[in-house]
Amino acid sequence: MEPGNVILVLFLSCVVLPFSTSQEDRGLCSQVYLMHQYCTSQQISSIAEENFESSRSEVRVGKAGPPGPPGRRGEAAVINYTKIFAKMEQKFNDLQLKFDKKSLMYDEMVEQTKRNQILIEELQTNVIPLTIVDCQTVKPEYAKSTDEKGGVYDIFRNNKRYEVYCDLTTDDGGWIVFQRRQDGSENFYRTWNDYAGGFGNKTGEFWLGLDTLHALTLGGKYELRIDLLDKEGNTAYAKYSTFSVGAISTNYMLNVGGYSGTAGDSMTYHNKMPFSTRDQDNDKWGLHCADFTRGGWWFNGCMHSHLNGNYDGEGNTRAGPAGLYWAHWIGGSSLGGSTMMVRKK
Ligand SMILES: [Ca+2]
Repeated sequence: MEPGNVILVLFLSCVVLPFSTSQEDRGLCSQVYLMHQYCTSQQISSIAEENFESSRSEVRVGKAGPPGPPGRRGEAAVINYTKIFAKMEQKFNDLQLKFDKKSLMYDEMVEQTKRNQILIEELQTNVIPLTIVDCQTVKPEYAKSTDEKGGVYDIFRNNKRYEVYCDLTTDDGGWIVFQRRQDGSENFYRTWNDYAGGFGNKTGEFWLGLDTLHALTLGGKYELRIDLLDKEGNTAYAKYSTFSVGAISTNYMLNVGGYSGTAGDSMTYHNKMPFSTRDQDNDKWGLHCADFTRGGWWFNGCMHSHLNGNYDGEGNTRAGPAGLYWAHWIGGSSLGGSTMMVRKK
């Protein structure tokens, strides 16, 4: 039997013994009782210490835990540093993982920003130009070619693209040029289809085309400006506050009015006239004005103006002096150049 158990048996014997025991027996029992008390206190102290150790190891770093059981006097509390270091290491690893995760997210954000930048550039290159509907809203960065007066641009109407030359200088700019003569390099004695679809070079001599002219002057208020140049270098202009060209069903009928300028009014005579070409006679003359004057125009019967005539008009056409003709300025001789352009009011 272990010493503790021996003491317990003795102690129980003392408790159950009748009070009639001798003085000597009572003295022995008193000693057993004291020994039992000592053993019990030792046991409680050991259990408390174990609990203290285990509870210390559960305490989280940096946080105040519950007060532990009192240690024995003169003895330092035992701290489980291994467990604390393990916990700290775990924490550190967790933080490292979180940091790595955040770094990945940051890298993804940088990548996304780059992708967005590309999308914005594509938008600026491909989509924003679609909103440009005339020469008043074009931006130099969208020019296909430029010169001292303006440049060639794409403009859009009803989801359709039109390549035009924009005069950004004359009379505050914003003009869509639809006719230019300057050196006789282009042939203007052309068919109905040619005048409908357009021809020539937009940086040189050209005719934009009646279909385009109709589309661009449809459903809005437009003004017309005509700049003239004689063969000596003198200039004059005619401006009309009303201008539009009808659909093919009207034979591209001219609607013009409200003259101002320095060249004199040689267009109003042609107001409400259909277009005529070498292969389509819509004029009011018994013969064929377009064929007679070597060019397409809104002939009446026949003309006060004809800027699509033969560049070397004098002597080279059956109309004799017709050429590039503007009756109210220098009607007697062919001009050296002309520009016709339209702008939204
Ligand atoms: Ca006729």
